[in-house]
Amino acid sequence: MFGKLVNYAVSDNEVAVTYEGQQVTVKVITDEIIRVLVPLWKKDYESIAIEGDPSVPVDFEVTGSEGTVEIKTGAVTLTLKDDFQFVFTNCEGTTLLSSYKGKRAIKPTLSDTAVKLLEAEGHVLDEGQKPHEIELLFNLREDERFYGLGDKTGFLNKRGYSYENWNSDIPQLHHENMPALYKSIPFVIGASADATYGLFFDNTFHSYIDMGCESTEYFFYGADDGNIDMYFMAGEAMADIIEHYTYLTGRAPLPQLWTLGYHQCRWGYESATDIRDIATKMRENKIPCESVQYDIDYMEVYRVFTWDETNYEPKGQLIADLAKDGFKAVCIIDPGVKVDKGYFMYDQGVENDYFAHDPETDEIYVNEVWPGDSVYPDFGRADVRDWWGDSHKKLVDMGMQGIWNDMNEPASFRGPLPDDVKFHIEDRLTDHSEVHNVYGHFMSMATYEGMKKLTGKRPLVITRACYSGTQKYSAIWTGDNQSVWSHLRMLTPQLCNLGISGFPIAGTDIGGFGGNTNPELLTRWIQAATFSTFFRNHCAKGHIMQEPWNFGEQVTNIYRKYVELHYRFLPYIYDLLFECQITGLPVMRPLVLHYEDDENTFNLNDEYLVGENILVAPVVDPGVRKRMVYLPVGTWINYWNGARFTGGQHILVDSPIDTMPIFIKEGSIIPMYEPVQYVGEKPYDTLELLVTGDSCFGYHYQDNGEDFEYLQGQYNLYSFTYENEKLETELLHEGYKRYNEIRVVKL
Ligand code: MIG
Repeated sequence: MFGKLVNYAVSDNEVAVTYEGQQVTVKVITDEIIRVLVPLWKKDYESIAIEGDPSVPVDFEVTGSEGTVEIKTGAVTLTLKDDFQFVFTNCEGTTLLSSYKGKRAIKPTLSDTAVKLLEAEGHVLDEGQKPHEIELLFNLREDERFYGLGDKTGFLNKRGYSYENWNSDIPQLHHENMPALYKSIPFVIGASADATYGLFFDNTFHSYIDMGCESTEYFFYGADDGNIDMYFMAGEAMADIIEHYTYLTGRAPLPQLWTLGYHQCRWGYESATDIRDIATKMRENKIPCESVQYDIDYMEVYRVFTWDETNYEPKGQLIADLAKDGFKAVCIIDPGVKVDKGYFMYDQGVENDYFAHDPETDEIYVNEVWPGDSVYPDFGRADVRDWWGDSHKKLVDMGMQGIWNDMNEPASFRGPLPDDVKFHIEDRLTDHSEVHNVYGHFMSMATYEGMKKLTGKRPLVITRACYSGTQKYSAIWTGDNQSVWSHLRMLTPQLCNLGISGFPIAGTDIGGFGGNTNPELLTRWIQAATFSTFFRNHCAKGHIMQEPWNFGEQVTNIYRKYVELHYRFLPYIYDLLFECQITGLPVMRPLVLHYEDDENTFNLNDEYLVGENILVAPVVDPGVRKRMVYLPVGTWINYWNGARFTGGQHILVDSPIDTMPIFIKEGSIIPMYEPVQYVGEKPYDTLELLVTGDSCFGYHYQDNGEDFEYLQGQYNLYSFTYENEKLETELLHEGYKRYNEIRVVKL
């Protein structure tokens, strides 16, 4: 298809490379980020993940000789040759990534007889390997590992697995080698002894990424349609790659402080009485809680933006009452609008032509979701997003403070939406095959903008489906997990990979959504989730009640201990989210991110770091009361008893049912608050500093935790040094009311 490299032309930061059969554009975005665009589909395509032009002026050299072009920045050289062979090298000349010369080794398909026999025994055969419309093969190193890719199931290191990007609503058990879940984040970090690099494939059509599952010689990217639009990112360390990726696709804005607190939910709190009862029990049991969230039960026949006044009391009453006790209101909103003449959302949408259309009849396209026959807002259009955003006024007027977006893959009950259902991206008419993976993205955007306009606060939006870049608008949760140990085990790799992929505000349904949880599983789950930035227990209709008090006093006491611990660490978590706006680094991090030369961290699936200074080793198997913990280089202090350990070794740690091993890195200062029943119960006017040695350093960020005034400088940034038993406080920025007291506590 490409053939010989014929010539090239340089203009500004672009190099247009002409092959016999194809044009390729190389764009130098920064010294370390190079975009390679093969416009197989469209040249004037605009990215959805990357808003605006990220390129900065860069000095780079272009040289060419027969069949070769070399593009050299201060950090990376891309050499392109005939047949679109390429290699990225660093300044030292080390190859970071190169194209694979051979073809895919697709195995022969099974005979009909074999298929029949296998099916007779009950095997479900997948479609098997097949060539994709677009394919790009890369050389695979023997020791190459892969991290990132969003919410994909399985382990931290994605080597040996094959995944797809096609947002999928999967109520069945999310097993380890599932091709796809709800989110499409085609970003991966490759790491080996020789090289660290990042790849982002900006293409929203159904795509594939195989990281050494099919072959030990190559890994590949494939797509059904669209362009090859690849961003190559170089960097000394994984942290640099994350910084580059989030530089391109954006960073999560600082959330309201309360949104980081604990939330209780259930699909199947069927009335205001249920909600009141749960709220009361939360306070009676002294388990800190910010919201008892409203799942689809609160609506009138699942019509979005309505409120069931029969079962949920007159509009605003319940919310206002609970607000007196510190509860904030968060409700679910699905995209599907019920087909129902006389219902305002349906009528307005029809009148203004806001819904997707059927390609054949050109009528409004109808499928089925919770409300029965439903239609799909065309969120890619700015006017539809404005309408949707403004529609939240009814809820905001009732006191709603956060919105939880579900079913936006988009899900459909009467079979998948056909690829050719007509949607738009801005003014351009296109179809479902392009829009599918960004449907949740555009819905989140609409919700964020609407809530921001209506409340003036930093919006809490939680979405199930999304694409690269959605982190600018929404937090996420990992969808319908189940009450099984394998899903508790998956929490760490899944949230770590989501964090690496730009989503620092994330969580799993604590206790498991589907199925019946049990006392030990729930206990270990709340422990493992202690540092989650979206911290919610949620359970599906039809299963046993999942609030902690249903499992007796011991579970309730341990549960409270960890929810309180979460509130103790809230300022540390918030500081990390502040930092994330600058570096893109997540709150919850795999050890390999900070100890990338230490092979003990390469495949460490059951420990995580919170920032750089807290190491958490959750227990994720039943019956386990001692566990092995790997401590990387440095001195680590057991949070529970102050015992000190030299890192670079595996240790055995007691982990009775009420204990999850937590270690703090010596030399750090961890800011902490007193636990409260909810954020806002009393002013946070005392800061506690946990100091961890004779010579410690830390910083802390403080603002009003609610609105956008911090962008106008209304915040404090402290730096702390603790030396000779004395604390030195420096204000790097002063713009907010300072603490009355800063107290040192020694670990
Ligand atoms: O098909 O709103 O993932 O959190 O409770 C079920 C009901 C629809 C799926 C979400 C889940 C939510 C449930 N929803």
